[in-house]
Amino acid sequence: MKHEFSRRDFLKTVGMSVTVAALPGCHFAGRQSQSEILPGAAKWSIAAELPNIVVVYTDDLGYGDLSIYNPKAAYKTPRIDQMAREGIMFTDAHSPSTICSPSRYGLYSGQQIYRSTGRGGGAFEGPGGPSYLKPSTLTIGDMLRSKGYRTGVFGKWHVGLTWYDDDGNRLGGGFANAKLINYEKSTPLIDGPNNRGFDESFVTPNCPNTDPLYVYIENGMVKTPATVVHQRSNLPNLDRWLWDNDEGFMSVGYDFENADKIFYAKTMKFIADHLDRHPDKPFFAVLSTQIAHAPVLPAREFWGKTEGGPRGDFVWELDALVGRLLDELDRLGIDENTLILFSSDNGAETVHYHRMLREYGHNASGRWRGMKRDGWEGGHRVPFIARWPRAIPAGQVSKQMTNTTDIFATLASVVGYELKDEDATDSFDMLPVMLGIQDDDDPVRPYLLTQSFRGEFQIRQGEWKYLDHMLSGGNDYSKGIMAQYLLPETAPDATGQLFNLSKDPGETTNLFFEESRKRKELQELLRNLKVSGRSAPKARKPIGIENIPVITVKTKKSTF
Ligand SMILES: [Ca+2]
Repeated sequence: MKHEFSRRDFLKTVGMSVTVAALPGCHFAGRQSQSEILPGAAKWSIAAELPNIVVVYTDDLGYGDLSIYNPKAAYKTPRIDQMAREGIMFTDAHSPSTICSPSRYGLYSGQQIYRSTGRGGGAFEGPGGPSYLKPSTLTIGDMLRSKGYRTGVFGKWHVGLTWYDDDGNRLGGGFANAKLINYEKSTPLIDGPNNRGFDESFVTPNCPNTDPLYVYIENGMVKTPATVVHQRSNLPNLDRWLWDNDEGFMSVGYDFENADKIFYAKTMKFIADHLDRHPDKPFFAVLSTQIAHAPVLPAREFWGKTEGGPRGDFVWELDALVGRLLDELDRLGIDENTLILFSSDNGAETVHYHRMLREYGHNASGRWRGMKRDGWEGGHRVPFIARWPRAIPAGQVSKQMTNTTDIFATLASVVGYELKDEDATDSFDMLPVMLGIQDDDDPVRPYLLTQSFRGEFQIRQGEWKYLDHMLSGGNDYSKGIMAQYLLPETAPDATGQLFNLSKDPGETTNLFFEESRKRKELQELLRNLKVSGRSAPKARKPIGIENIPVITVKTKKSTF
């Protein structure tokens, strides 16, 4: 949706370019009447109060898994849909990777995983580590803390942790190594969230219900070490949806069934305590859910809530928790000036995609080809929603191309943090789009990188997409349930895949040879972006809170 208040008007009004720092002595003071500032734009004013920020980071939630993205979904997600309608939803948003751990590195660092590992990166299991986030890497938590935020992360962490055995040797991944952990030597953890920009944390090392090690880590400490072996038979197997719940070491009392209710409660406690103890500061909270990662294990209060079976109920639980979060922020009186961002770390799991399609007619990837792990769109095109009643106009749907890595520079722009060139090197500022001042015909991103399960690259440039590999880059489509989703190879002699997503959104016709000029251009661009160490522009300048127009959305509040 185009807002009547254009980008040009905005830039003219605030006397700056989004690529040029705000001028000192900016003439807008906190609460001038709007008509004094912007004739004809009576609902705008300017204020300089930093927003609270909440990121709801979901797991394996496909593009088609929310009813606002997929009207044909087998169930509804009314609260998330409402949140999207009250803010902006992006229809061309992407996870940095098509699996968990490297995508999460992208959220926290604003960079593609190969900036850390030199290539791709697997998903951690057992005591796998060390962290993909290196000590020298500026994290999103570091950045916001430097601007006065208190920061917390709650739920799945999964970017790797360092654990030691009795002899002080660092343990590798794998389930067997979990029993070798010496907790006294390992904790407080040296590379957990509290060492990577978060003041408070309550996390699991890996997928909360999928991969041992099954322990809770609170502020770098493990209260209850993993001393017993989890048995799958102890959990409900709703219509055989418990698939991918691995047996391995767990702590006594570890609660699989209520994982996200626990993470939600920890998030809300952090927020409530923050308002009580640090009312002068803004907060930044990440609620990192296990929904909709396998196994499908909704909390009991959500069983049977939808027509979409156990997985429908599972996503319904996510919707309910987001609804509770919104209601609670409202009750606490901080709804208007809290920026909520919602996204997913990759597309839908293969077995989930297959069963939802077969049994419920629900396409978890929406209309896109592929699923989790694949370089095709279904692997990395994900929901992305932003809601901030005070500043983001409601009802926007944006076709701007964006990546989860962009959250970093976007938040830097909100808080006025000037990123150094070596920070968040794959992060573009999407704030002008969210504010409704940069239209879809003026793209923020000239290109976008993603990486599939095998670390292989995909690059977008407008409607063009080049996959620097043949086949999916992830799943093996030659056998099992995947075989039925294999499409004919239209350019079998090619070494990569070129698609025009405008004409061919299903990525069916490989134009590798027919459009060889475009293909070579994208191959060279990809090479250059890899070698240069960055895809984001240099000398990025934040907009800054003092330059963000404020929308007066409700009359019931009189706090400003
Ligand atoms: Ca995931």
